[in-house]
Amino acid sequence: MGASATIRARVESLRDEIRYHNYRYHTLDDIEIPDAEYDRLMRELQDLEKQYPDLVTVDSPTQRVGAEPSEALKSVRHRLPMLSLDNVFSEDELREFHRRVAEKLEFEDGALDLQYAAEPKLDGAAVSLLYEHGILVRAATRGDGTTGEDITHNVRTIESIPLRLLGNGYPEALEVRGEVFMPRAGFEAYNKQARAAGEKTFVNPRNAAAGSLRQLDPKLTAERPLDMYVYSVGLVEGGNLPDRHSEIIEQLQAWGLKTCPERGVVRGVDGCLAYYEAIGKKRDSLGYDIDGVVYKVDSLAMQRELGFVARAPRWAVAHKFPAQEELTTVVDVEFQVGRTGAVTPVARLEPVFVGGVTVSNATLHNIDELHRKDVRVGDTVIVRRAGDVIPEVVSVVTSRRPRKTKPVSLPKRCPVCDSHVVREDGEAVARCTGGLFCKAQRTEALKHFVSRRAMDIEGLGARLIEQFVEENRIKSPSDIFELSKEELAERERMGEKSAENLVRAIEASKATSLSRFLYALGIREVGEATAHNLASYFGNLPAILEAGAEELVKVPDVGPIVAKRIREFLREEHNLEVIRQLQDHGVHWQDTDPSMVAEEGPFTGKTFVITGTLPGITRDEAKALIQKNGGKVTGTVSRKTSYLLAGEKAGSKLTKAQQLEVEVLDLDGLRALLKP
Ligand code: D41
Repeated sequence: MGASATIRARVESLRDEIRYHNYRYHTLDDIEIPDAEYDRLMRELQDLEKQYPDLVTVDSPTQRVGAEPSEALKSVRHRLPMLSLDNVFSEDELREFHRRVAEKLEFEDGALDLQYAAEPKLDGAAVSLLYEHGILVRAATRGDGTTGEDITHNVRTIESIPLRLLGNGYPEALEVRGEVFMPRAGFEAYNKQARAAGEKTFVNPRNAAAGSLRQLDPKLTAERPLDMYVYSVGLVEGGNLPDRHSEIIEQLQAWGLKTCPERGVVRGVDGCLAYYEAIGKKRDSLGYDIDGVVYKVDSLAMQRELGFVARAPRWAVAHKFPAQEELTTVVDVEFQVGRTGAVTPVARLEPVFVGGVTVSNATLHNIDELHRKDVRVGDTVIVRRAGDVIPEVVSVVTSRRPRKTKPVSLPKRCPVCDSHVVREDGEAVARCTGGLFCKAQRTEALKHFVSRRAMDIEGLGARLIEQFVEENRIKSPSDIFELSKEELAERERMGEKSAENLVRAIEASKATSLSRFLYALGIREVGEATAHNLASYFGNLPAILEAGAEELVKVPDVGPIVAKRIREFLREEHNLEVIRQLQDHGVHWQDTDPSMVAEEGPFTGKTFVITGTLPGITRDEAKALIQKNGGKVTGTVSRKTSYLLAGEKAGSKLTKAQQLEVEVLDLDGLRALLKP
């Protein structure tokens, strides 16, 4: 069947669009649409060309994978081409892949037992490393699979890539291939810092990795937290490797190359599906972005039998997860007011399914960020939701901007209470000056007051607080202690039983500690660690109320700014009134002996930061242990930090510590320091 004019036109327009995005991606290093959208365009074109083969032209983007390498870096021809991977997006497509494999290998029983090596599909940049006599002599990007770029100088700065292989028995020439990626924590930390410095942020970890590798100055690459997992071999000369993919990877690991710890071997298509399920569940906690899993027929003999189609092996396939970036439109840009009055721009979106959930709001972080991205009502934007990170607007697709849009500006008055919005010099955040007069600040302050690590009133959720504030039933924290079981039970969705439980939780919260109480007040800059230090230094509240700034700065972890915030807070009559009311309603704690000096011990003069989950002990216990031995515990890693105590799932603090070369300890390491 011949193609109609409409089909011809569609094919041409798809090609134009794909060429344009190839150019943006490969040459400008500045992507405009998410991968998922690009994949859809490419698929549509491939499907049409399959249906109408006479429409295929030699210059169609489908006839080449990738695009030209940049001018600036030296190009490298891969001795063996770096193949591409076919994708499947559903169970059906995967079964179809498996059926083709089984058929080609002439299995008669459906190949239920066929072994696949399975591994996460890392979302980074594909790279080839060439080792000669065990020495890293060249590194190159994949490029279009045939020709890549020489990035040896940059790759040498990645600490986890060995400059020489360990052990022995490696071939004289060995080319390994893998993915260079930026771990999520490093990406977040990098962007946070770039945002604070008013510099350009990375769109996503993959772009961050690819961009970092293509820097012309290796010093810049060295500052980027990159890592690499290897997943296959290319050229092998003067030596032999095992004849199973899984064993080869094992061997590479033994030679000092990093491989993905999640990799495994599974049986048949059902094994693949179970693996996909399991990795999907783990996806958010992996610490790096993945966009699917890859299955490879484990036996190299079978791989040889299966061979290739076009540029992709028949023996491997990528099984993709739902995309973490999608396109949608901005319905409105609103400003939200937080507990400390910070006014944050938020985009209201046409709901879109991304990263496994439906998203209809995305943060724009702060006003500078809003202006830098220039997000306007009506814009088409890329939204990203990776892991448990809050959804954000990554960028605007300016080529799809409707006419007559206007830039959004910071409101002069609070959208909630109409107080003035001010932005202090050098501050990224603008604030509502309404204080607790502002319902938004009051609501957030109350949510903080009842939260688990503050007064710990279980069952008084966000929704209830919002209702109570809206109705003016709760104006001040002490009003919480006047709520009766009867009035709670009248609430929607609140049964007799839960009303009773809530009243009991409110009652129980009255017996608290000075440290929790101080934290619950929500004084700016007074986090848990500072509240704890204030409580143990002074031992009682009147001493804190009386303390001047000179006394306050003697408390561990309290500097002039924090002291100023504490004084500002305690000078306000309405804040003192809140404290009195709470005590009148029965909130109480045990005073302790004022230490007035930090404890003396082996950790005197040392500052610790704690992060992650510690084995068998809570963070509070670890903190107490450090403090008892004279150490200080603070909340942020800086050059002044002596040690980072890191447990499982340590995130951005660990990256920061590594960047600043702060010594990192685990719990055993901490205990070892205490041994005489
Ligand atoms: O994690 C990945 N991104 C990944 C990519 C992987 N785990 N395995 C891969 N295996 C291959 C073959 C089967 C061709 C050796 C790949 C890629 N290729 C690949 N990456 C970029 C293009 C192709």
